[in-house]
Amino acid sequence: MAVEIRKTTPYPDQKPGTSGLRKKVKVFLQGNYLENFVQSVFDTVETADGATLVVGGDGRYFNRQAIQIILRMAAANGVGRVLVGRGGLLSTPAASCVIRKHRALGGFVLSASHNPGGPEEDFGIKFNVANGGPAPESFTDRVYQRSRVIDAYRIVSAPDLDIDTPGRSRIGDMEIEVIDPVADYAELMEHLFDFGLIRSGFRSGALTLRFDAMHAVTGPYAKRILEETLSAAPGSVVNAVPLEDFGGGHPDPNLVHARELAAVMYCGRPPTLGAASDGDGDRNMIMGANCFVTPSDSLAILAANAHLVPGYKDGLRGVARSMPTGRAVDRVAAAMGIECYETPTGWKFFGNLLDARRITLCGEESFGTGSDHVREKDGLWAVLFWLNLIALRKQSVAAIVADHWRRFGRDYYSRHDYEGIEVPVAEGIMGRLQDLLAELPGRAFGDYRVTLADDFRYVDPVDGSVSEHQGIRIAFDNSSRIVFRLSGTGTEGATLRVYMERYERDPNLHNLPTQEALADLIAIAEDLCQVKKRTGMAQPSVMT
Ligand code: VG1
Ligand code: CO
Repeated sequence: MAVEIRKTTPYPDQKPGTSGLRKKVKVFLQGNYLENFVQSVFDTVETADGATLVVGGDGRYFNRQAIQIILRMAAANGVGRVLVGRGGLLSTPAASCVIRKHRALGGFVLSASHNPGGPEEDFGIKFNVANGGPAPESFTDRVYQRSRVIDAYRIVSAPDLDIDTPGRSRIGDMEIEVIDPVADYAELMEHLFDFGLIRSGFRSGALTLRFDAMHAVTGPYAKRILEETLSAAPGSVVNAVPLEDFGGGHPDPNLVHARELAAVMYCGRPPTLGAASDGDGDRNMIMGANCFVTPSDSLAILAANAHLVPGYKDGLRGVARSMPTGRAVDRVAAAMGIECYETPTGWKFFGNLLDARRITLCGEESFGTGSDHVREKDGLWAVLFWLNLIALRKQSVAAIVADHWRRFGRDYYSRHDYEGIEVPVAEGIMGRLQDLLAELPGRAFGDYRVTLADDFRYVDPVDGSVSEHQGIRIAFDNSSRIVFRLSGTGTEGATLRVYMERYERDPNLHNLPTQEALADLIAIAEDLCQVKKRTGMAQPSVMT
């Protein structure tokens, strides 16, 4: 096997964002664009000769071609064995599971997650390290530095490999094993949840489900686990075949993009549980009959009930949430007497806390929930968790949620996204907020008095690493809060995210429409950031 060392020139824009490098497909199709990034990773990771690498993606356009390139580069960079998901598929949580189980040095996950796919849309690549989690910033920074000076990459010439038939083959000294993408993951789920109980719920008809895989990677996982193993009625999983363009939609599980599911859950005779997941299967949306559970509430409810579920019967060591995530879980942690950590946005920040066994559950407001079972958020895991709870408590989703609010109070929560803002305008908005920080403490907006205004800075409690500028936080004396930050996953212009929450203890006030309950904060947020005024947008692009 002859390793070719091919000359290349650097690209200036290969800095990974919140979750890997995401760009338009067209950008990835530029000469050596993918090769440069992959080589920068190989140059950064310590590839012990003979080590195992995991490769798979969400099946979007360019997934297959990218895998062929990565395989030939892996062979040229001393990798001993590659595990590839059949058809090039591996959901993000399954990739994490496979890396951990097979003690791989890491893996490439090919996905732009919830961003649309197709020749005109987005592609993405992310490297996960040996713990199965997204590489920490210290690693991605080194990859980026490398990508700015890279002048050659290593590759071998080999014909395209068959990645659709399970089994083993070789490129030179490197072995390639095409694995069932579902098997390892399904086995892990069976250890965490009471499959017998869920199965009898489905068989008796007490439990019914609609799971919308949004034409993305979770389809095969959901079919196998929910319908085949757990006996959910055939057809419970819809849009189950992964498509290169996700059928033209955004594979983003929220009330806007999963409106087909929302329609089913809000009319006629809805099933007990409605759920959806995103492009790469790490997000989840949970709905009940005529009811939507905010991800921040879902995290809190799972935490409060975890001890009822086999995988967490010994209780939780601690919990964590990303900074803009609603603080419902903080109340649960306080009641349980366990630690609750606040991290920057992005799953990579949970890795150290999980590895150090300081936390068991964690989550983000962006429809991400997970635990120490892998090192990624996990969409189907959250769905199984809810199914287990419903089967056990024999209550509807709405009743479980109402019960939770009665116990802990309700944190009304909403995120408003303003997409496609011109970058200088977005920078102007953030700049203005920065300038206001010093004068805000003590200032009153109607009944809301500012108690804290800062630019969130995170010191990792495990390794002491510092991450600056993780979002503007403004807290008020009535337990309300507004957070502003720019998205780090978009591929066009800038997206401003405005997060608002307000705590309500009074059970008589737990059923207001969310946007109404947050009306004062929405007005204060605009007063502070002037996004509508500066962009001319009358409304947010998406409200979740
Ligand atoms: C968004 C979410 C963040 C999430 C990230 C990756 O990032 O807000 O919570 O971790 O996407 O999720 P940003 O920077 O655009 O706000 V996924 O499912 O796209 O891997
Ligand atoms: Co995702």
